Amino acid sequence: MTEITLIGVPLDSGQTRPGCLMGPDAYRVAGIVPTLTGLGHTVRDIGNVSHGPVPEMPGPAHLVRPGEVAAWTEALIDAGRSVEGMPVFMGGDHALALGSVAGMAARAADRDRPLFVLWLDAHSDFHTPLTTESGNLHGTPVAYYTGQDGFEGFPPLPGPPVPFDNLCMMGLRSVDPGERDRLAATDAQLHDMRAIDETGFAAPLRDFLAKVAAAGEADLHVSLDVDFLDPSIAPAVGTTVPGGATFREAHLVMEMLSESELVTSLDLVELNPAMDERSRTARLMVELTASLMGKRIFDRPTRGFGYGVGR
Ligand code: B3U
Ligand code: MN
Ligand code: MN
Repeated sequence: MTEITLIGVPLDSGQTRPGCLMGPDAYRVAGIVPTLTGLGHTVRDIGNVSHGPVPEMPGPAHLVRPGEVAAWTEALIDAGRSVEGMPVFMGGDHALALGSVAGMAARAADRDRPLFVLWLDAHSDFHTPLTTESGNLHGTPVAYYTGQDGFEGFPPLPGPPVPFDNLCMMGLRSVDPGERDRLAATDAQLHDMRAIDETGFAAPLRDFLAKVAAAGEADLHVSLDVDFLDPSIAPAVGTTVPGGATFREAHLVMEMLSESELVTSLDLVELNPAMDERSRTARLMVELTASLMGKRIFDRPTRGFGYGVGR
């Protein structure tokens, strides 16, 4: 059983639509604590974190609230780096992942372990402050934590950048021209929905998990953007993109992650409760978290099952 630390992150400065700051409370109302304790885990909800002073920022004038995002990044690196057990960052928009992933990379390095990242998202979020057209910094976390240029004024990465070889993206179906070529030139494992239509999620996910397992003692961070899911089942998100993961596909991904016993931290991001329908998206995200944390239809063999070496 796992010691889970819930970290509420009422951050909505990564984009312009109000609402994501209600995300942490929506997960609480949807029962995230009893759901996880009911699975036998120890759950500590540390409440919502806040950020320190907002710095003056250099950079293009069209950036949306860059000082706030920089201040949040600092706060989340601090909040995450020292957590024992498994942090769950309850967002908040995806700009929270500048801090959560950078903090997890530093925490992993503190323990002499590499960090792997599974990015479940319609978007690749690989803009930098210099390439983003929208100015929305929720489109930039991957560039930040992989150490790309253009983040002047943001906190320096507290640990090593995440190597592209350790990054797997699934669910992609909205990648801007400014991101595409730079990302395609990296070693990241990119599974767009065109590829998933052909192979399903299971085969590429099994390959990635085998790679993580083969690294021995390693951390694995999962970043789950609501828009990974198809809008028909998850309407409460500002940037819906048709053609996302179905209910069963999403649960399968979470169930396979659970069976791998490799996941060490999680982001739940982009939920906008003001756009939800009777909490259905919040409840689905909680149910997916439950599948990730061991909720099963029937028990299955776990360690080593299908993933090569276990840990
Ligand atoms: N790539 C676009 C759209 C976007 C990225 N992430 C989300 N939307 N959620 C941008 O604005 O950077
Ligand atoms: Mn995203
Ligand atoms: Mn997205």
